[in-house]
Amino acid sequence: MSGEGSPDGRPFDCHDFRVAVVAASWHEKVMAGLLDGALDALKRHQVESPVVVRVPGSFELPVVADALARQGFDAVIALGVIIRGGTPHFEFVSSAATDGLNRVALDHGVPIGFGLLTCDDEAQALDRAGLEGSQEDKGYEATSAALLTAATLRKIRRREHLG
Ligand code: DLZ
Repeated sequence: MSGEGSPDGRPFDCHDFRVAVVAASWHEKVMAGLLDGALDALKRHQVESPVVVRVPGSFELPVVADALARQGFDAVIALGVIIRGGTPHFEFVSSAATDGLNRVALDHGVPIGFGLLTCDDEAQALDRAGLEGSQEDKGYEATSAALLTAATLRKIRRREHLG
């Protein structure tokens, strides 16, 4: 997938949204970039006092996202980096994290910002981490997508989408 066609991420007022971020800890430098991007997006959208929870690895993202979704947050942002190694572990952890996060979103009707990088090597991950010299900022993008979705869901639940 490339960045072509992605939404512009232009901020809008989310001051009354409660948002939590769950972030894995593997690949520290990339994670620092993703977390900075997510927090920057939340600030630009005027989200106040976001909750940030750290977990060991990406495999642990869904269970904690699930607990947060149950607590009534308007959106949960999940951040992680999985880098392909020489073992099938990459596929197992990537699909468990992806499927688990999708299930949390559908089970609870809470948008999950999908800031999970699955990369062949560290260079690819750094290029998407929103650091100086990166081509993309996936932490910002995932957060902005989740906020847009939360706003859409709010409108639908208030029946404002009917015009
Ligand atoms: C075990 C493992 C491996 C090999 N690679 C990564 C990775 O690239 N990124 C990541 O976030 N986590 C990795 N993990 C750890 C698992 O996600 C998980 O934390 C452990 O298997 C313990 O449950």
